[in-house]
Amino acid sequence: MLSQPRISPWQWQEGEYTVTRTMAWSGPGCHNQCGILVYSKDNQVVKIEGDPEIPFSEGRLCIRCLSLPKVVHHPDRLTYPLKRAGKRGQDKWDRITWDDAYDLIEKNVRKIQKEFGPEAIATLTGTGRNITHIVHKLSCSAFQSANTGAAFLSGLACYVPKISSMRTTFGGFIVADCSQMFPDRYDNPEWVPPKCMIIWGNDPVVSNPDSFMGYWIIECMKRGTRLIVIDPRLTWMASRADVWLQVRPGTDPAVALGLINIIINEGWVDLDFIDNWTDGFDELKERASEYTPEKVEEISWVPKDKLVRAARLYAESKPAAIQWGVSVEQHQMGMSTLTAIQDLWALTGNVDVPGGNIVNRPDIKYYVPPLGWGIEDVSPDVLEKTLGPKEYPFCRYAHPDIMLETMLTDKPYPIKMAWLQATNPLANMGSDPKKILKAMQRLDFIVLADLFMTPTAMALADLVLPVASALERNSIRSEFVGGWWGPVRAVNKVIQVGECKSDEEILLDVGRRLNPDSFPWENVEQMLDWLLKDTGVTFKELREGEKKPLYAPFHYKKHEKGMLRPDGLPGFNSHNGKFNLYNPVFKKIGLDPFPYYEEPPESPLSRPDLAKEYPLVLTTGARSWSYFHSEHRQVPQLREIEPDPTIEIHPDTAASFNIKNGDWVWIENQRGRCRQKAALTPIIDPRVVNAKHGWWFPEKQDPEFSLFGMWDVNINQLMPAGHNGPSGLCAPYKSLMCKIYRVEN
Ligand SMILES: Nc1nc2c(c(=O)[nH]1)N[C@H]1C(S)=C(S)[C@@H](COP(=O)(O)OP(=O)(O)OC[C@H]3O[C@@H](n4cnc5c(=O)[nH]c(N)nc54)[C@H](O)[C@@H]3O)O[C@H]1N2
Ligand SMILES: Nc1nc2c(c(=O)[nH]1)N[C@H]1C(S)=C(S)[C@@H](COP(=O)(O)OP(=O)(O)OC[C@H]3O[C@@H](n4cnc5c(=O)[nH]c(N)nc54)[C@H](O)[C@@H]3O)O[C@H]1N2
Ligand SMILES: [Mo]
Repeated sequence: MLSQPRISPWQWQEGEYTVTRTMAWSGPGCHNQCGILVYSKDNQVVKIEGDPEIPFSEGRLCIRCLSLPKVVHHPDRLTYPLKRAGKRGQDKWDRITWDDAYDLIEKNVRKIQKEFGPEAIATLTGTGRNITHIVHKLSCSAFQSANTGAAFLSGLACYVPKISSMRTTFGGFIVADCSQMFPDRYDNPEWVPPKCMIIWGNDPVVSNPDSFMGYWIIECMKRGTRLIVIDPRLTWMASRADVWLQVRPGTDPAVALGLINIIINEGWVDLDFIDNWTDGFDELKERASEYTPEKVEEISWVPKDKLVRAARLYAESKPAAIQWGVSVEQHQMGMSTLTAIQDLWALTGNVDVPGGNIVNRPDIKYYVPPLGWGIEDVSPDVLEKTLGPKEYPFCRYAHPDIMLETMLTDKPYPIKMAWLQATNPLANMGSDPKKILKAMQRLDFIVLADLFMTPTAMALADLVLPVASALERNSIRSEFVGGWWGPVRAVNKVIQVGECKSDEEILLDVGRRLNPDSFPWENVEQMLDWLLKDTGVTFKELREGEKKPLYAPFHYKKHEKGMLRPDGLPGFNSHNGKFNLYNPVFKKIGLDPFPYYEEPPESPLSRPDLAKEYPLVLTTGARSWSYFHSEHRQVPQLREIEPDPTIEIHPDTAASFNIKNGDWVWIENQRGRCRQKAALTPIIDPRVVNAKHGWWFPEKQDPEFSLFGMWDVNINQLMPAGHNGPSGLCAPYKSLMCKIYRVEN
């Protein structure tokens, strides 16, 4: 049982305002659980402040949280269920009641289940908002199908590669240690700051990804941490780094292998850790020896002396940590990059030591809700038909690219219905959105649950459900994916907007209609109590003691203490008890289990023919301060910061194409084109351009098929679907080719 002293109330009065202590983690979207104080009066939120007593965020807030009042009370919010009245793509809708909406859902689900089997229903979602477990339970228990997962995120190229890689090489999940495991944070006597951190393909001050706050690194820097940044762009952190490796997009495995090679050659390895806890050192040494600094420079454009300096700084700093971003897995060779980075932790003995890379939350009982919630409701023969796990051993549920092909071809069986919740795949998540449109237009029934009308809803949904924001919702911080760590906390409802229902309410309503045995709860609070059962507190107790969130006990060096394996023996929770320096699953399926480098299939080196027409390397989607993916474009104070989609171009490159700052430019390759505004900047390599993702214009409301101007600016039209890495994971969101030219009016 976890302890949680009650210190102060969760709600109080301040003058005319009620102040509610809660947490903001979707909707709108983000990856975190920052503590907020919500000032409200008469069902209106007027102000948000950071809650200084929540150790996760210590009162810090980003501009999107500060703008929450403008988001939740935005006139464009969906406030009642809508049933399509015209053709798909047309802005014609009928207002209906929730009961009518549920009748429609029930009728369609039962019909499809009976005629085509539950597997004909796909339930798709976006990145880890605070509802991943809800969508999973809905799919498995209400629809009784395991065809669920990320909405056309090609190669599951966000986090799934990391989770899969770590689960199979050493059986755990690792994060950089910035003291986040302790409620007393930097003052905890067991913790020390990393002497050095590598920030790899990550811009955490902007993105705060995966429940990891960028400012934690700055707190470490104040305590002496030095930085190495590996990024094609000079980010805020790169500008403060001891060493910045300006890598060519997609060549990260070569850089990682180069670092490994230098560290082994110079004798900077931690022999004790290698001998006692790892497997595969000799083979790794041999493999890495192919990656001399000269060769790595040729591949990656990283000068060899800088590579050596980075290797020395990382290896000689004890402890040291690596913080990695999504850019390491958004290339076909992403799995190689991940194995090689994991090898770096092990070679330098930085695994599960204070200030190193720590194994978080080994104890399954602190996962709320349980992993795979509802999967027992999928019958074995339906489970067997899930699109993905048979083809790709790392895939547990639906594989996005296989799902897309199946929707297009009805092979091996037809998909008839899709339920989309918290995702906008046409504008943002999917590669090749025109293919997605074509595939989904073939379905009989599409439901979409969101806070706003989106291009995807407009193009495809037959029924749109209005969803409550984080301020309109009773919930708990959940931990579903098995990697995002955060203390268990309450989300407390402050206001009601229109007829909006929370994702929890929708789950419970739909579940109780379709399969009441698996939804034995009368209301959301009972369901939350059930979810919390192993922690020893109820939702009400969690809320009322909100000041101190639930922290699970944390220990270092768990592999030495027998704390990682179910049998209680020392070692790691892998097939051989070791931290494997290769991927055992790759070995099992006949792939090269050690990291290696292969040129991206579309690069100036692999395709000199294409390079004549498309000379620039294209990376996309570096995160914006004011937006979470395709969200927030409606909010004037956020839009003001970034009014239009922009493509970063080096001034020399721009000059050679006669492009000036602020010009609209076409970005084009063999698959299509879109336009964005030129942002001239010396922070980017002249051979590389960086385009924004997730753009549409909510203000462009046209009743006939315009989809809010989305096709004009959607960079994902230049990306292929189904071009995955060898194991079915990873995809080239960040390594393609393009040309740019000015839009002539
Ligand atoms: N504000 C905001 N925050 C977000 C999101 C958002 O949309 N907005 N999205 C969330 C999601 S789902 C995710 S996955 C995370 C991602 O968050 P991050 O991991 O920070 O991802 P990005 O900002 O896309 O890219 C990080 C850095 O990688 C660099 N980069 C690009 N290509 C390469 C490459 O080939 N190699 C290397 N080494 N670096 C490269 C970019 O220049 C950029 O500085 O952010 C989350 N947080
Ligand atoms: N070109 C390019 N494309 C990319 C990326 C890139 O780097 N480059 N990054 C990719 C990555 S890493 C990811 S993870 C995907 C992310 O893709 P998604 O997670 O699908 O993000 P969005 O497309 O913005 O769709 C999210 C929708 O959910 C709604 N929403 C927000 N919160 C809630 C909630 O609590 N409940 C419900 N029901 N709805 C909510 C929002 O209003 C929004 O319409 O994008 C990918 N797309
Ligand atoms: Mo992501």
